[in-house]
Amino acid sequence: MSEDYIWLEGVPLSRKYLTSKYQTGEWRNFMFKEDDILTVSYPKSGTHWMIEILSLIQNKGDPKWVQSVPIWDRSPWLEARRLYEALEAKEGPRLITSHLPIQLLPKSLFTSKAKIIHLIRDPRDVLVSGYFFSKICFYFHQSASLQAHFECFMQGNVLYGSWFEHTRGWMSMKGKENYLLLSYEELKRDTRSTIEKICQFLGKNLEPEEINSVLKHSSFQAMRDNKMTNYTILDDAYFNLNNGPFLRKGISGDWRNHLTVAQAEAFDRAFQEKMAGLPPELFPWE
Ligand code: PPS
Repeated sequence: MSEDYIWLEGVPLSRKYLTSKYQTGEWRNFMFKEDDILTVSYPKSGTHWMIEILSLIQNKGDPKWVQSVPIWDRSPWLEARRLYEALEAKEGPRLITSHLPIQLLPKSLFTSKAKIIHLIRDPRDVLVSGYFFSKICFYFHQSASLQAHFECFMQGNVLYGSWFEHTRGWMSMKGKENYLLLSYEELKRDTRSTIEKICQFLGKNLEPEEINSVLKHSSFQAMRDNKMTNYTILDDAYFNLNNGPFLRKGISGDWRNHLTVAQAEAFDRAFQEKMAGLPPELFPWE
C-alpha cells in the first residue's frame, strides 16, 4: 500500500487529493441543501458519465455548460482539496459528487432532502478499469501487475476501500424516496430510458429533442472529445495521459479480456460470500 494513502475510519484515502477539512474533521459541518443532487459511486463506476448526463439535464440538453466549464467545477467532489471549498460557496441547485463510503458523509445529508444517485458497476470491470487508471493517475497506487491489483482490490486495500462494503453501505439507503440506485450496465443497455428515469427522479420534464441532445453530448465519443471532461486541460501534476486516455474503453464486460479463469472464479466466490442476503436483481450483470 502506498504511503500516499491516509486512513480515515479505516478507509484508505489519497493524502494528495483529500481536502484538509476531512483531515481535521471539519467536514462534519458541511450542510447539504434540499435542492442538492449528489452522485455517489465507487471509483471507476461511470461517475463522469453520470455527471455529464446530470449537467445536460440541468440545462435541458443545451451543451454550452459542459463545453465551457470543467467537469470537476460542475459537480465538485466533496472530499477533494479546493473543490470542497468551492462547493461551500456554490449557489444552488448544486451538483455534488463523492466516492466516499456512506459512513464518511457529513451527517446533514441524512436529514436533508438532497437527492442521491448511487451508481454501481460490475466490480470486475471496476477492478480492471482501476488497474489501467492507476497507470495514468498519480493519486492511485500503481500495482506492479494485474494480479497484484486483484489481490489489493479483493482485500479492500485500494483507494476508498472495499467495493463490497462501499456498495452494501450505500445500498442501505434503498427504499428512501431521495435515493436512486442505477447501474452502469443499465445505462449502457438503454441509455435513453435510464436518462428518462433520472429526469423523473429529479422532477425534470425534458422534451424528446432535449433528451436527444443529452444523449448526443454525453456519448462516450463526445465526452472523449470534450476538453472540459477528458482532463487534457489539467496540468501534469494529476495525470500522465501519455499512458492512456482518461476515457479508456467505455464498455461492459471488459473484465473477460483481462481476468484469468482462476481470478474470475475467486471473484465469484468472494462476491457470493460478501454480498450474501442482497437480492441478485440489484446487480444486473452476468
Ligand atoms: S473516476 O475517475 O473514478 O471518477 O471514474 P468514473 O468516471 O467513475 O469511471 C470511469 C469509467 O467510465 C467510463 N465512461 C463511459 N462509459 C460509457 N459511456 C460514457 N459516456 C462514459 N464516460 C466514462 C470510462 O471509460 C471508464 O471506464 P473504462 O472501463 O476504464 O473505459
